[in-house]
Amino acid sequence: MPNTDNRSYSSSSFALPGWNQYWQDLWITFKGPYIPGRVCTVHKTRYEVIVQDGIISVPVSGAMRSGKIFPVVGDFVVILNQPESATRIIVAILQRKNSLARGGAGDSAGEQVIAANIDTVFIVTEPGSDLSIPRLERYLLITRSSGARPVIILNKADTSPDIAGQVGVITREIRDIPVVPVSAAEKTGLEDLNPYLGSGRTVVFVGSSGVGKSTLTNALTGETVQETGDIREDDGRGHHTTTVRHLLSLPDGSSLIDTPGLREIRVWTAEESIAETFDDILKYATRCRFSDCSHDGEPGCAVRQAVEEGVLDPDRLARYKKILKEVAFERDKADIGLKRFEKKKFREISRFAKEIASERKAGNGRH
Ligand SMILES: Nc1nc2c(ncn2[C@@H]2O[C@H](COP(=O)(O)OP(=O)(O)OP(=O)(O)O)[C@@H](O)[C@H]2O)c(=O)[nH]1
Ligand SMILES: [Mg+2]
Ligand SMILES: [Zn+2]
Repeated sequence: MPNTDNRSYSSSSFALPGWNQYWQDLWITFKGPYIPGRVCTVHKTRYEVIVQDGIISVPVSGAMRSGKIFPVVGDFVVILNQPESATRIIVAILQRKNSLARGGAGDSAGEQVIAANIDTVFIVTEPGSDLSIPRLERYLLITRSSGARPVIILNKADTSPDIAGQVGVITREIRDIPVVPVSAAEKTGLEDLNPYLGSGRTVVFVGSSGVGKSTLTNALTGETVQETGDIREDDGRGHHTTTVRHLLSLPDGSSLIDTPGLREIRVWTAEESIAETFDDILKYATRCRFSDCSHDGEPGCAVRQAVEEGVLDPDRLARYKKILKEVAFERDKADIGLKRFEKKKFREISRFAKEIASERKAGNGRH
């Protein structure tokens, strides 16, 4: 039976995965019959939560439900614990350090949020048909919006005759991000993930269905904790083996979150991360003659010039434009839903691009 005396949690030896002084300081404000926990799985109405003496299954309070405040995997929660009335309910979420969201917003609870309180996002791909620079860029955008550190894992290294060449291609296209080739099946290269693991750290695996996220999870935990499976090709879209997100703790004190493959990643409200991911294009854009240049053939366009001079890959420019268009579209959609009558607030793509460019100018000077 869980201890109801909350003073017992003020000890620094308290072993909730990922718990540290930051959480301890937030926890201090909860006086009474409360215990802390970390959400490891979310079901429809119940939450599996790691507490000091094991894993318990609990609902959220009525107040949280009516306020639409729902925990996600990785959240630290406050559980009202009254053994005398057999009551155990989640009553609050400790303020998230960060969160990874499929839309890149990452600011509120709910559907969009994949996981919370993450140090590193392992973006998993494989040398076969999944390997796609635009896809990696999208994952990178949502990771950067979260504030967690992105690392690309090129799994199934055993299936490629030229894995070093493929690492090279990714590194060239997506700069400044570590690319780690591994084989989860043959358990090779896994030691290169150690710098991101370790006591108190939380990592999450994201990537398409079938790239081996669960196989990697099993390889790192050293036991079969997650089901893995072959991709069923009959509907052409593959079959998702993992259907819910799971947080598992490793003996070394790190936490791994395995997630189901995402079908699509929509990017929106990720302006900052777009600027970071396409910083080269933004740099050229600051030299365009018109500050709202859409790089579609306007005179004095430094971006077009960079393409003509061969220093900017036209495909990269096309991907950038596509993402901008998508962001503007998603924004408009959200605006239509939220403020139907405030049409004036809709932003044009060019205006949005201009905003980013001028922010960069302000931040970087005029070079
Ligand atoms: N050859 C090879 N096969 C692998 C490797 N890692 C995983 N696989 C195989 O790839 C298939 C899919 O692996 P999973 O781990 O289930 O993939 P997943 O990313 O968890 O997929 P979802 O849960 O559907 O998102 C399985 O048949 C695995 O055995 C690897 O390193 N090499
Ligand atoms: Mg899986
Ligand atoms: Zn231009």
